[in-house]
Amino acid sequence: MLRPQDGPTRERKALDGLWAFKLDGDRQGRAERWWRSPLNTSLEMPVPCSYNDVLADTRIRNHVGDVWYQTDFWVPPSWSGRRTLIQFGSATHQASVWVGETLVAEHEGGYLPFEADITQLALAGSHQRLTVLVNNELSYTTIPPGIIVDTPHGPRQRFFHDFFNYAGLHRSIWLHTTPTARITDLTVTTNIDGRAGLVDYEATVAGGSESLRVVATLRDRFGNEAATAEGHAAQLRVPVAELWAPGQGNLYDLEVQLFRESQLVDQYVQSVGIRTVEVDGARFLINGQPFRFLGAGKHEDGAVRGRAHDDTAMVHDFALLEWLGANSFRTSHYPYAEEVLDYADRHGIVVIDESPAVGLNLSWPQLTGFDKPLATFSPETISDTTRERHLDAIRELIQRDRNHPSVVMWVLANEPDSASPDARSYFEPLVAETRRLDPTRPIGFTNMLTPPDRCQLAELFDVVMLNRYYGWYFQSGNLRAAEDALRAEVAQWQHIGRPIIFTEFGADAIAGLHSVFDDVLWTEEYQRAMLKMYLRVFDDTTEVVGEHVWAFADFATPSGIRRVDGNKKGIFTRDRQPKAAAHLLRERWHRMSAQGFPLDAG
Ligand code: BDP
Repeated sequence: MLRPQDGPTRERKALDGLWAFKLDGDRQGRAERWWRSPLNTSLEMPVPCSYNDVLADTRIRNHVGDVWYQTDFWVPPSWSGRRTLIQFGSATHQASVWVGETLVAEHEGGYLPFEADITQLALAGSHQRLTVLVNNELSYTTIPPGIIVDTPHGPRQRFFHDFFNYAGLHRSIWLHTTPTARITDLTVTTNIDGRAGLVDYEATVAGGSESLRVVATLRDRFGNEAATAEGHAAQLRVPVAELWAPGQGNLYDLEVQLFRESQLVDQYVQSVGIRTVEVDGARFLINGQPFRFLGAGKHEDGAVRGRAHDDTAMVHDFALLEWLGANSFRTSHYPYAEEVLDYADRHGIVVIDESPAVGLNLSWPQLTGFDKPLATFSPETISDTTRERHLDAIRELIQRDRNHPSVVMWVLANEPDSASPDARSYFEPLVAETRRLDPTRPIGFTNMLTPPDRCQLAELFDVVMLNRYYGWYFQSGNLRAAEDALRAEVAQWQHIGRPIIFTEFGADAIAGLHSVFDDVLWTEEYQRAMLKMYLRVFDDTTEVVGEHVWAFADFATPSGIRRVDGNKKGIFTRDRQPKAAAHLLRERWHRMSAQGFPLDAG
């Protein structure tokens, strides 16, 4: 599946805007076939947006189950004789889509795109009704997992991660067209040979019985031809390449054209960054140079819009990363809108791309809310069926993001139960499939609370990724004891001989809460002091090649006694004002960059 784009042979139009919206707690809509007529509702919902916080209604905010969206669209007469498709950036977490009275798509998984070919239904020059059923339920067979508890007051959703379960149509929806004979897929990998850049592409083609010719032209940023080749798969060589590198979003355009004799029948343009990524011992190399990850774990999260993609918020977040002197971030805990990766590509920001598999750990009652530890991996909990969904998510993630130069790593799961004796057999097939689909990028999982002697998974992965909270959830308020514990654990990981990235370390701080005492939890001073302690330990450890603070900004969680109006570990508030910790990191990261970090670090 390729992204919709405009060009000589393709066209797209966004269906974003206000759609009719209706809650359906009793699943009446499925039985009564609500797609057959205009939705009986006066509610309107913006698309893209999470539906939870837009209307001042607790029932909508906490809704568990089905909701319905409806709009209509016009198929331009000029689309006659071409294929017409509809592509959803995401629907969280399950969706069914009808055009008129016909079911055209069903999709599971809330953070990746899907599409349907609606050529036979949406005739050129016709008006069509589009109905979408979105369901937000999480179970042991969804990624991420959860359970639904029936209560006398209706179902309640529980899950094993802390961020709010925002739902709805979070990303743009595109009506688009392609020719019948068309490019259906394109994979690009790059390499460096001295000063030359090598670009290998592989295009798949469908819909043309006779022989169609593929011509690929790589253009530099001025539009000049840098290299050209023919064939479904070939290598392009740029004798003197402008490499994509951290801080340098140098891109080329790969123009892939499909010809029937001399007639152009399709064209697809893919931006390409020439770079290499590799792990060498305990070093993480980009273009052969040691790279140190400076940045944060983020969330797609904002007031009112929830998890929806928003260009204004995105550009502002990137501006704040630059203000911080950060060079990277992690898409915790799910794949972000693809626009975010495009931006990172263009601006040379390095991305750790995470699958939506968060909360695969039932061994900690404090986190699950169960009264005892449960076996994480079992036929009744995280099972083979869950693993199939997990594999689907990984496949869709790699399919969508593999051509982005900014993406340098895949994270297969956040904080799975890596101490479980069953963890290995669960993860081995996932690791094998990831490596088969993308042999070019290192892989990892983020490790919670499992030192190397108990971790069943570390050796399957290329990079050690640690989420640690010494000084917050443990040794709370006691930074000396926390530092001892952190140093002791880091010393164990050093022996593994792999790069270590701290993918999370952080303390909650309520912006504006202060103390002259250095052990007062929730104050800006304590957050700053705790981060400072971690940074001191990192500086003493050559194997630590990354520091991603948790979190970039405060974010919404379900209401509960552990969280005050959300998770406050942000170094920015939810409305993006800096806390004291942001200034600390800003000073450090700019200083490191001025000293030649990250590229010249040895
Ligand atoms: C980590 C999770 C992250 C949480 C964080 C916390 O990976 O999603 O927000 O803990 O508790 O374990 O703040």
